[in-house]
Amino acid sequence: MRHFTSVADIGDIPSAISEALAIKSDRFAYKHLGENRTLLMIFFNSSLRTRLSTQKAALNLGMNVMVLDVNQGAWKLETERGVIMDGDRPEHLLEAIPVMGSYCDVIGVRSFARFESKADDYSEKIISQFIEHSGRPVFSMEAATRHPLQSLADLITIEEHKTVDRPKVVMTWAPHPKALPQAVPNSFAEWITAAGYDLVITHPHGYELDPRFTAGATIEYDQDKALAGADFVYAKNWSAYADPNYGKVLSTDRAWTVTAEKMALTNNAFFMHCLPVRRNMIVSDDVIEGPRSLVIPEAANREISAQLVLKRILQDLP
Ligand code: AN0
Ligand code: CP
Repeated sequence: MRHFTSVADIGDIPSAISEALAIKSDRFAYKHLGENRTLLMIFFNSSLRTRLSTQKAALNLGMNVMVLDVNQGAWKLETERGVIMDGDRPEHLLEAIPVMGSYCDVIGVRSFARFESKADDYSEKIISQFIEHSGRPVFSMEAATRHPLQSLADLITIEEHKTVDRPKVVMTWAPHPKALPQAVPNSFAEWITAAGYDLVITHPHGYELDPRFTAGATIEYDQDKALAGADFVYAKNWSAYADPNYGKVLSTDRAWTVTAEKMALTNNAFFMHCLPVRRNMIVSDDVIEGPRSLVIPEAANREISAQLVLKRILQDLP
């Protein structure tokens, strides 16, 4: 593997899952693979899980790790070409990227949708420039339109807990006070359908996702109907994708919060969320603390998804 930004980069999904489970049962089997190799993780946005799980995965593989929070301690970066740089950004991304590439062997980038331009976000303007100008393999730690390390961890978690071959997986929108990217739901939809599962997506009108990600899924606007018979309930907030409301919060209706009453409609479903989660907005305390909540093992599997991706990148380094 050279770069990792979407499900297309993982190849055969069943092989990826079995490789992930093998890694999980022996995390240190490849601890020499990363010897004298350096991972640089670059964060344009906050992170708890991605930051820790990806470092841990790299350490399991014997790598050295450097972490840069671009907004804390580095020069503010200009990202537009052609700008007269007389403002508050002393450095351009076009110098910063090859410089960063010169200090490492592999680069992870977190760069959320900025909601300034839908075209920029959906063309993955930032991570694409890392791929183009760093000279290194680049993997997404959540870019503007996708969060593939999360989706891979989600898929591993579903594989570990499913009791039927083809479980009913339901992704439900849930309320949140601030505008969030579509990356997590886009990616989840893309990975779950690629894995061959039946996916039902439920959300209020106006929250339709980009159909390039949801092709093959069923859209059901009635949340109760969607939840009926579900084996897995994957909750997530996202902001509107469709114009003219791109990046806007259209509803904070707490009738969409995942509560015990909602979970009672399901087939004793497991509850999933990528975290961080706002309790009693997205999900009630009792559901997230309950015996069917998978949020902690799901987050723990982020170490495994990151390790699978790093292992494959290391194995293919020139
Ligand atoms: C981010 C998002 O929704 O994309 C990161 C999730 C992993 N969430 C927040 O900013 C709260
Ligand atoms: N799920 C996830 O990516 O969490 P962080 O934003 O804390 O990394």
